[in-house]
Amino acid sequence: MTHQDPEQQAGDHPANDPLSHLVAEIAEVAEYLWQKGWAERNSGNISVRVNGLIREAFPSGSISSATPLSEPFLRMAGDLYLVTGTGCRMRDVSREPDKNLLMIRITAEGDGYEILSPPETKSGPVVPTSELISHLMIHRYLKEHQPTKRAIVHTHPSELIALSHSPVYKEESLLNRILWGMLPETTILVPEGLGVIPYRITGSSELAYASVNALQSHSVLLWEKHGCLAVAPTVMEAFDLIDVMVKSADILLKCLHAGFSPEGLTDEQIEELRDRFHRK
Ligand code: 2HA
Ligand code: ZN
Repeated sequence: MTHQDPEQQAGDHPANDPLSHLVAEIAEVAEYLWQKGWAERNSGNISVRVNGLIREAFPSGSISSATPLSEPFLRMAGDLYLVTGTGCRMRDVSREPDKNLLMIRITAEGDGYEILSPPETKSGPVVPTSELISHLMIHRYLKEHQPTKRAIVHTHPSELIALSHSPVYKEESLLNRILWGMLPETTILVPEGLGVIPYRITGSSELAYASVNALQSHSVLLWEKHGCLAVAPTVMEAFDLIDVMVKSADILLKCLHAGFSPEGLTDEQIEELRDRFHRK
């Protein structure tokens, strides 16, 4: 075995390279989504704006020809995004991230994207998630108005989807009041609650516009009869936001399954949490 300078060795370790770190984080969250039962077949998708986090993606790698986008993203020209591939299963993103994630760069004119590949290209996905336009529309809003939020996670948590089938529970203010009442952490971690988006077809610009609108005042959305979408500085934090809302939904459903309506925290107890954690 040849001798290596220990610092050199540490610097070379994949976990110390920012891109590998981001890929490992996405892989970890993808595994959680699968283990939680929120990611049947190829459902869900993840994207992260990575410019500023990595110096340059694959300077000696290859660049695909540009694929046109259906609308211009001028202010995002040159931006780099790590995105899950279309048709990719979250359990495969977790186990073989190199084959199920890809890096795209918005063209200089903002009217398309190129796929950037590492120098030794593995057989990676050729096309980004079917929800790419929705993700880009949300990233456009976030970059301009909430620039610390770089990550988007979309997944299908059964507990929240189940509640969105009820004409009573899908009413946003009532649903949030009930979910905040299930355990203190929900008010502490998601004080603005869920933004509930009425059903619109998957991948549509109507769903994306409604989501951008709701993200002005929420970080976690419930897409009626479909799933959740969260935005946060990191993929892990976006996962945590969905996880805490699902925890509340799970407690509610467990109480209802057991044949009783949960008492819930009182208005005073929820206000006390807001005073303690959010009104400094
Ligand atoms: O990626 O979840 O909403 C597949 C989906 C579409
Ligand atoms: Zn979905």
